[in-house]
Amino acid sequence: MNSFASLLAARKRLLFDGAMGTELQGRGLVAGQSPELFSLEHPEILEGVHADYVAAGADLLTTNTFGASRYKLPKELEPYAFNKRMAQTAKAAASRAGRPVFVAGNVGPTGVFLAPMGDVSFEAMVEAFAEQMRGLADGGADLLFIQTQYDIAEVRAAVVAARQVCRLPIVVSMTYEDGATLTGSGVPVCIATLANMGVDVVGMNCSAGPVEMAPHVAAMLAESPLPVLVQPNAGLPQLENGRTVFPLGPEEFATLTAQFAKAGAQVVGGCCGTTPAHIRALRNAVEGLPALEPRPVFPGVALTTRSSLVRIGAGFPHQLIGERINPTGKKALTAALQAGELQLAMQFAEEQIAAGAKVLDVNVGAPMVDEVRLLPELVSRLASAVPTPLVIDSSNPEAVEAALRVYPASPLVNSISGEAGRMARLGPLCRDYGAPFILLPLQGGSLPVTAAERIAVIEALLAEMDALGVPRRLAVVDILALTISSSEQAAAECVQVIRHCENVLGLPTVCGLSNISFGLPARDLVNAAFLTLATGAGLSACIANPGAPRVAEALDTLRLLQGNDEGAESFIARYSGWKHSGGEGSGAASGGNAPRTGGAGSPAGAAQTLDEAVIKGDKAKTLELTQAALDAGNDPFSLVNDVLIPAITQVGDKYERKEYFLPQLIRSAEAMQAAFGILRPLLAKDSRTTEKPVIILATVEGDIHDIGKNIVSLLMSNHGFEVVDLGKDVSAGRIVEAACTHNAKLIGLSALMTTTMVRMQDTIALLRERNLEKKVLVGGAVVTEAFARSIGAHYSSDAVDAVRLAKELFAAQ
Ligand code: THG
Repeated sequence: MNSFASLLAARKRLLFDGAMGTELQGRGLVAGQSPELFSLEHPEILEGVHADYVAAGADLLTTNTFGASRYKLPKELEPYAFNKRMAQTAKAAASRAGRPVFVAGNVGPTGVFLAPMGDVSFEAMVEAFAEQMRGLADGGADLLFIQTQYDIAEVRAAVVAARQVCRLPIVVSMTYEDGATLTGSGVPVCIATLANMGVDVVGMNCSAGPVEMAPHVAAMLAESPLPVLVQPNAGLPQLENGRTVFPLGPEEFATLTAQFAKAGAQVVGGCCGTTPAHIRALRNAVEGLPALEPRPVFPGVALTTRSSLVRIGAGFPHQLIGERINPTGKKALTAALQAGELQLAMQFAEEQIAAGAKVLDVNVGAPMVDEVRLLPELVSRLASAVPTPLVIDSSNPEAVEAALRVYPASPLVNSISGEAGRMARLGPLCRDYGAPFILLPLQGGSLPVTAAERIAVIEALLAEMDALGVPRRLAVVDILALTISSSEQAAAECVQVIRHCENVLGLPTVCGLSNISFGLPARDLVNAAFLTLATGAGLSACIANPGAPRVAEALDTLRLLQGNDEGAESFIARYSGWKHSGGEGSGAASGGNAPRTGGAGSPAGAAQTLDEAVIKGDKAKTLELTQAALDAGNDPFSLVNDVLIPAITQVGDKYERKEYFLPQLIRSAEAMQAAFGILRPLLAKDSRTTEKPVIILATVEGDIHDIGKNIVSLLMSNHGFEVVDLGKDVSAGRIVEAACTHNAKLIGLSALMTTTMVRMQDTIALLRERNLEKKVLVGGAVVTEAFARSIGAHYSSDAVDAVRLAKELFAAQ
């Protein structure tokens, strides 16, 4: 910490100097002449202005570099050298003060606009600021004073440049007219965006005098977690005899401006029209003011656009993040993105906002899409077209960085997992760009199933953030909702993670809502109930489809119940004519919905026969009846071929007809496995047992998800295949080697993520390279028939389909 920073931290009040341009004019600069050239020609005059402000009692001197970026400086001047020279001049005056006086390296707006509003790229803007700031830092500036700024996007470029160049404290002051900057950012948006970037002081200067500024200063003091600076003009300029004059004299200016200091502004000073006399009066007026109170801090994270702010965290309404700009499961969107077409994504944005989404997730990850190019393009288009903050959702760090550059304010980065290197790559970027991010508790080779495992990963990530200087205030935790149909504790574990994050870590939480209901019927119902349950435990936001009716209803109702719908106004407006979906006053049972008792499609009552036991998924009964059948002298071979396989085939049929869902499929398959446990030793001795067809199964390298593959494995073995299950995160080399060792003609590959499904190609390439005639069957959540065909593989949509296809492929041998 340098000494300016430590005075800030000690809540010491500090006084800035006053205007430079008007002072130079009073000392010989003629209107229209370049103040930069003038000050080089007359260094003694510039030194005199600085000295006068020191004598007036200023703690901070502003360098004469307001227009000294390459976009504004006269062509004959070199920006680095000029800025350095000006900083040195101010430093010399400061060092003669006989008390601590700091040099504020002055950085004004460039006067050009960033793309797409203007034609300057983010990179060019950063480079221009960096060049100026390098000069200021090398000339001895104690802090950077990025001031009179009117575009929050430009300020981001300035802050990113500052961080590249030096470690000096950063003060950012925006200029507002009627409470909004030229490009439409209000005080809360600017404060939240700047606080996310971790600048040291936020402020307001120029454009108005203290009277006009007062209400906006009050808003700033109410919002800002950071020290506040205020530098008013000496009133609103007036024209007198063809000359601009500022109406407020030193005493009047000082009295009004000292009110801001009293109300909590830590740093005050003067802008246009103020003189050393104004600063001397202000020094006297702020003398003996009571100590500063700590600044207010809002819980949770703030996401912004140029003109809107959404807070996510305890005490704020649960926010729905629209999930639909994501090619997963959407053929048309995938095709459009592959063709570089953004119109459909733009349409999804509009629809989701109309349906109530307050934030939009943006994911363009699909095979044959260049995310590094397409993600920033779409993010940029959306940022200028929609009013909601965006979530940058990509597993590719380059794409995330490119999107961060084109986004004008604070987006949410989705996500930083415990995967090696990911925090080191993305954490510092999020810190410098002021982007909150989602922490994803995934690490190493296994899915953290219990709350304790997830919390351990989160805590390791937080420790890594601390070591990298990435602030915890930017983190939102993904609670990692897993599918309830594969683990009954999935929701309960989530609740524990939410509580721990809120009560122990003080972090807001988010989740991909629909994960919970995977494989079930009536997913919207399950999602809505889970949303209510999790929000009750403290979940701050979910990534979901806002068009799903039950989820939308649950959100509206939650808003009412959590005290975020004053007078129940929105609720009444939307639901006053509401009728129960089963008909008014009727319960679900009489309304045509499925009865609440008994699973859909499962025969009521206890299973009486072995095939019924398998179909019902009753493991104990299956075991009991299998043993009984053997005891009664039944042939084990025909028990398998005539009872068990037809039973599991029926289960498969029910699954395909959507009469059965994943949980029933798994239960039945497990019941059948249990029966096999008894039958296998007997079958082995049977002379009719022929060699079983061998299939190799694996989840590809880099992917640690194996629920889907395990189900395929279970079902395949139930259907008489010899399954060699290699597990998850398996390299192509190991897969091919196993296929050779076991003489398998068929290889089944699984991948859950768009990022890992491309690794399926590795195995196929290796088979071709070694000239091996083996068939490859692929599947997984995001794998499509078209993708499978494009890599020369066979595709199955689910486990039942995989069995059917495997039988076909072997029959065709
Ligand atoms: N955590 C975090 N980020 C995430 C997820 C998460 N991002 C991606 C995902 N999970 C959330 N987004 C989606 C997007 C689409 C679908 C599910 C989750 C989806 N789409 C439908 C399908 O596949 O059938 C298509 C439905 C439609 O047309 O809208 O399921 O957990 N941090």
